[in-house]
Amino acid sequence: MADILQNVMDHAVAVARKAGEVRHPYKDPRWFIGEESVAAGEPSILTDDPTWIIDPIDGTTNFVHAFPFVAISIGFTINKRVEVGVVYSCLEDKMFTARRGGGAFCNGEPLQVSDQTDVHRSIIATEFGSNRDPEVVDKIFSSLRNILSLPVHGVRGAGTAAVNLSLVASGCVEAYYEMGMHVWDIAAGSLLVLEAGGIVMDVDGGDADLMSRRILAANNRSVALRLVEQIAPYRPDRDDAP
Ligand code: LIP
Repeated sequence: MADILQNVMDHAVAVARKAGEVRHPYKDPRWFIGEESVAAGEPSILTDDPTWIIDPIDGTTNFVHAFPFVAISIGFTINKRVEVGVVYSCLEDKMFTARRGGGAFCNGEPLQVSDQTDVHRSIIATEFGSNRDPEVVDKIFSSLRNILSLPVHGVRGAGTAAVNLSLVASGCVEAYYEMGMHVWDIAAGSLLVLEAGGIVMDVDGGDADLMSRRILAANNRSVALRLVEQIAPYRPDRDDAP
């Protein structure tokens, strides 16, 4: 397991060096966006520089309640594009790794998204988030009602965005969408989905935007676009909002 992580991290360093950077990507504080550093007042601006995007505990509420899905999420971007993603689902003891163009793996075994094209035969993952603003809650339930009524086989949520994305990459659920999570929750997992053959987009069907706090990840475009029709979108404040 440690070998897999070391290989992925070495690859991230090699990618940074190839991009012409001579500083050591483990050490420069400008190259980090993390839940804890942002909470401590550090900026949350994604630049073209090599950047580590880190969530040491994704699924904090789960952790507090001993609900057994908690993950460590580490993404590495260059030119605002995720090059390396690592999600460690701690209690499942599953190490998910992906390199851009190099595939996605769980404990070293290749991952492939589900081949289901019919949304009616799909399981969709989502989260309710922590925003209790009545308008937001209405939108969350409106989306949920629409999706359940399609109908779909089921709706699930692990309580961590990183694990939800690993479930899409593993083919256990067909799609995951959420509004309100943060870049550190999804940076690594979004690459897992892409490298397992899936797609990642905005909840309105537009291009994915890591800092927008909105994501729709799916096994294929057909399932994704059926969900776009059902989701009532709203715009949380962006992660890079001044
Ligand atoms: C959480 C996410 C979860 C989402 C929450 C929150 P945290 O991250 O993984 O899926 O619904 O809004 O962002 O706070 O546990 O790192």
